[in-house]
Amino acid sequence: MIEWWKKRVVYQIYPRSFMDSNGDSIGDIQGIISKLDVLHELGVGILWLSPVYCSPNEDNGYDISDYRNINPEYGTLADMDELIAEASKRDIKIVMDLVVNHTSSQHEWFKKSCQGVEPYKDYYIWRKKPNNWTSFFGGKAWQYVESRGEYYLHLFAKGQPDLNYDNPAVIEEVKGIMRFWLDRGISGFRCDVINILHKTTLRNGRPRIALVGREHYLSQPGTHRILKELRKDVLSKYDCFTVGESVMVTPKDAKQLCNGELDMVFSFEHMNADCFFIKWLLRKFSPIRLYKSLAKWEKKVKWNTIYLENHDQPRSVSRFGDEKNYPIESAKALAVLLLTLKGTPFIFEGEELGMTNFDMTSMDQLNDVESKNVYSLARKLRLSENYCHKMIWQKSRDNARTPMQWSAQKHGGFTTGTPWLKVNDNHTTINFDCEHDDPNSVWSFYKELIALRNSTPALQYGTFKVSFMTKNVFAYERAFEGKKIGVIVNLSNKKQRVPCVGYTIMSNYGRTQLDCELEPYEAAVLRR
Ligand code: ISL
Ligand code: CA
Repeated sequence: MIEWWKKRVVYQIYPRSFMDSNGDSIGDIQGIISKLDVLHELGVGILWLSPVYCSPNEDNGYDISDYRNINPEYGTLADMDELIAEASKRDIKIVMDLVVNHTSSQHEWFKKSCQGVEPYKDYYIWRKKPNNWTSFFGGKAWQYVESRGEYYLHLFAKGQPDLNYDNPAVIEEVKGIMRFWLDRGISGFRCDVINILHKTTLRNGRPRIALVGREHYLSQPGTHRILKELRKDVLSKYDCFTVGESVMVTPKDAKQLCNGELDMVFSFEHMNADCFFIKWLLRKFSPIRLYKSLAKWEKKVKWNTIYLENHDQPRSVSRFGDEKNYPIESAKALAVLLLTLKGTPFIFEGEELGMTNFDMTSMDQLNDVESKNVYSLARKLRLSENYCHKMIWQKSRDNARTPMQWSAQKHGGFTTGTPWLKVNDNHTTINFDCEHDDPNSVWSFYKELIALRNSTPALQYGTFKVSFMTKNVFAYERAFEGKKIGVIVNLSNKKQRVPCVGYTIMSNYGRTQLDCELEPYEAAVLRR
């Protein structure tokens, strides 16, 4: 039996930026409900919502102050129930974000922990003396609290204190939260930074340029133990799936995390195709670096997630394509890659329109806590103003977070108010309304490709084999029960000679036949 989560295409919604239903400038749950028909038409079968729980928004919802309630900016529990029911009518399943490495510093647990009140005293990681660990968002990972005379650990922002997984009460709380939402009818969780839950020791870390201390918390035995327990006591009792966002995992770690723990993980290796180790160390995008990493994971891990974008990453057309000269061709070529590899594909809102990076003109337009921290840190390190700007412009998480471009109208039809983050000026041409009515648009291509995948077992769960790979071209084959499908993708702006001929099933150049030469950013699904 093939599990449903292997057959369906996932669509990630960043609720704050998706659709504002009441003109208060912020996307909301009713906005999502109003777009369900469109998502159904696109052909997606699962929606993953970035966090919609109560949050003071220091990290836009990834700092949760109440796990059992909806942020009033987004709606109510009744709205959430309505979304689950309305989605279900359209055979769409809802997956929520489970953010339990840390809570918000505004959570009741943390407030009581600061006062030393039981049973919350040891819900977090407190020490008289901080160690040398550094945070994901730059700077020290410890913060002093007067009322306790102690420091707490925060691997992310100050407002995101890490929970203490040596405390069994914390694990019980997490189980309760999971049951609460699964009982309301959701179909699983995307688990935020899930491979860093358990810190084996709090000893000083080896000196390095980023994430000092990580050898003490990446994919530790304690985390594997906790994940097995969550599976046994909660997840195994429901028809649901989990995808773990896992920091710096190797295929070996991923295999272990997917063995009686999670169903699949997000790995990040292929996101280094345009940087050295960490995203801020820029280097020119190399197609073969991307292909090699994708092929390696396809070979080594039984079931992968396939993604090119999410709410933390720049837009793929701006990054791996050519938003200036080949915006449509390259967006479609990336779609072919995303929807024909083996694994569950995750589309990030707007990717299906070919949305591009934020056209920001000044640092004041930034919202993201990471970008702001890194920018001020980099300036303190005396990196040139020029380099800092370039770095932020290319890599800021806000690139992915500008509001959805629904129409050519003011603010892209996202809101009747003033959007919380500026809408890209290119919404006049890149928008849902125009693309929906144009059979040659990026959106229409996605729709056709998803329909093809949804009706082709070889593409959904067939085997994967590399046919050939060059500096710019990736060709592979998918096969199931004797039925074969070929795929070829050119992620360069030059024509490429290839040893490949055949009839196409889909082509981003509208071709029915391929004859040894690929156009810039040409991609095709081939009969075999
Ligand atoms: O953004 C990153 C690099 O592009 C990562 O370092 C990211 O911070 C990391 O993958 C963890 O991300 C997740 O947890 C964070 C939250 O800010 C991100 O939005 C979320 O995806 C803390 O909860
Ligand atoms: Ca709203």
